[in-house]
Amino acid sequence: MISIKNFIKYTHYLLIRFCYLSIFLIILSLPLPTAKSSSKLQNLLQPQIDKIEPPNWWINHSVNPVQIIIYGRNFNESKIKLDSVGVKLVESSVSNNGSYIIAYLEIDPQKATASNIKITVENNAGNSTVDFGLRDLPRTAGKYQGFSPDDVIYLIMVDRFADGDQSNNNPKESAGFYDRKKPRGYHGGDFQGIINNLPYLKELGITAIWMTPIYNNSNRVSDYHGYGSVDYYQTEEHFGTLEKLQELVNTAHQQGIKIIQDHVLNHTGPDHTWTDNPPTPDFINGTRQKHLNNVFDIASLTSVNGDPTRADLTLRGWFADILPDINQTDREAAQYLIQNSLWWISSTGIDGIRLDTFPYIPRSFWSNWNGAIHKQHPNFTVVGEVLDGNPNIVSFFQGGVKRFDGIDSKVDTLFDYPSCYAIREYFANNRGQLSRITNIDEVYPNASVLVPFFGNHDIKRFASEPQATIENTILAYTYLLTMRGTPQLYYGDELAITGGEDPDNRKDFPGGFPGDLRSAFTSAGRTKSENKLFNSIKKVSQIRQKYPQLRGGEMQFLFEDQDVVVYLRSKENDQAIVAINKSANKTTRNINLPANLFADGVTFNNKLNEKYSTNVVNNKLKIKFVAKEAIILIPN
Ligand SMILES: [Ca+2]
Ligand SMILES: [Ca+2]
Ligand SMILES: [Ca+2]
Repeated sequence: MISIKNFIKYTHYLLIRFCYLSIFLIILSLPLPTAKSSSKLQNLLQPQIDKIEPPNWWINHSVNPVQIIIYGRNFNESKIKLDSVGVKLVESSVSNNGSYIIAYLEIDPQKATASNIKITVENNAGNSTVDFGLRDLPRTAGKYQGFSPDDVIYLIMVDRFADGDQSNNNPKESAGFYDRKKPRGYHGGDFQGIINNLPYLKELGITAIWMTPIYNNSNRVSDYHGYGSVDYYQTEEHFGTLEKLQELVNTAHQQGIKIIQDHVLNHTGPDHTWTDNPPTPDFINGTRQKHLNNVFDIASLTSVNGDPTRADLTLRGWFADILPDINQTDREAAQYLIQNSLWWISSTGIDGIRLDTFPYIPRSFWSNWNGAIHKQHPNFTVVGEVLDGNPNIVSFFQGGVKRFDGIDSKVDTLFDYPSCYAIREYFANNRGQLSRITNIDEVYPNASVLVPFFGNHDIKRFASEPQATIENTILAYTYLLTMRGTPQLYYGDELAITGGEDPDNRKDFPGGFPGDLRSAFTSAGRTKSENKLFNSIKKVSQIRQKYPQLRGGEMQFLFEDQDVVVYLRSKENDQAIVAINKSANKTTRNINLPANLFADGVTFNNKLNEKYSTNVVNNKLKIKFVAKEAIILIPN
């Protein structure tokens, strides 16, 4: 039973509850501050521009209108004003938090003139202005040359080749990371160091340099390798300025050496401003807190039956779970990356691009990217990295045909990873077969332009393989320089520098750095065995330059066993036969020749040892080898 007193008390309690509830409901029904009214508060703040990307563009460029991204603060409810004749704003939008403006400028080639135009961002509180450069397109003579099997490429890790300018070793903005004793520290290598040693490369027979990436990398940690960009429009301050890079390209061109730039469009470095503040909601796949992890399942991408979950992880996952994955299906991200590559080409005059982590980017993007590059620079050559040992998988990515997805990647060529593994096995592990790779060249749209190699910065040094003696290394080089494709060498492998996995495979080039006790850039500074290897590579390069059939055309294996390989190179009416004996004994092979190619009695001369020649008898060629010998036979 409830007493009257308690009843009154309880009613009073309910009344108070009711009042509180009513107040609460009234508060709930009040209009909340909307996005619009909160941005009005922000409008009290004046726009602040930090930077604009790209910093300039070109009149008469095939990309028009050009996308610009303005970085800064307080851009909400602002307008863009241009003070220029011949440039029209065709589109613009502000990011939700007011820190980016993405706009498109149409450049009228009839009216625009080379100048710095002013772009002003204005709101009720004030304005901020930034310069944007309009430039005439540079002259094309001697630039954007592309590369082909006529070239020999040399991969340089910029930080580890030569320190030509000690003043940039401890830059103000990133001091403290220079330490040659630390395998992952900056060691001082730079653009000037490469300029200084171009004659060395020329002597070796090099005609093209691929440099590891030169974008500005993190200023908080050592990113000596260059693969963690924090600014796609700046050079790394440890390596040198844009002007110094331009000088490097020009000087290399004057000496007959092309430059291939490494572009990393799959991911940024973790310190890039986009990681925590992307310009559009979908610019980056996931966030620092929540993202997929790349499983590197390239095979899942190459078949209509590929596992869709693993394909998705491979395309959208973060590299090593730490590198923010750029979303190339976002319209603005895709346009940014295409323009960025074109900007470096026109700004520097480079001849080719190496595309890092090629399979982890949607193929529809590559088709558009390659289309845009070749539209502006028809002779330019692009090589993609597909890190896989199976030709059936690698070949899927080469351009020239549409695959099951209806897409042609349009990429010119690919690194020949399958040959890399086969060469290392055959010459330095005494197992495997070379012909198993090139005998299925028909899986590629065009195998003759592939880029074979047996060393780079991502695998242990060739010289650290169990049987990589100097003699076997010379034979491996002879094969690499006379097989089909555009051979690529790795800096220091011409000296048989040893080293395990990364970063042990990225040691400093001896003689490139202050205080080095010897300089392997000169024959006097090289050891006897280093000179033997260096001079062998130089000799084979010279023979390769002299005989077009050794650097282009067809390749056909005539014989292979565990000791000896013999193959035919043919280009139009010219032939060569290369024969290699890697056994420690002298030996002889009687090789069947293709029917109706050489008449009986034709003499072949060995260009590596003029004392030796042999004749065709009954459509066979008897080849006598001494131990560990390569023979390059040219018919009379
Ligand atoms: Ca330096
Ligand atoms: Ca930096
Ligand atoms: Ca990706």
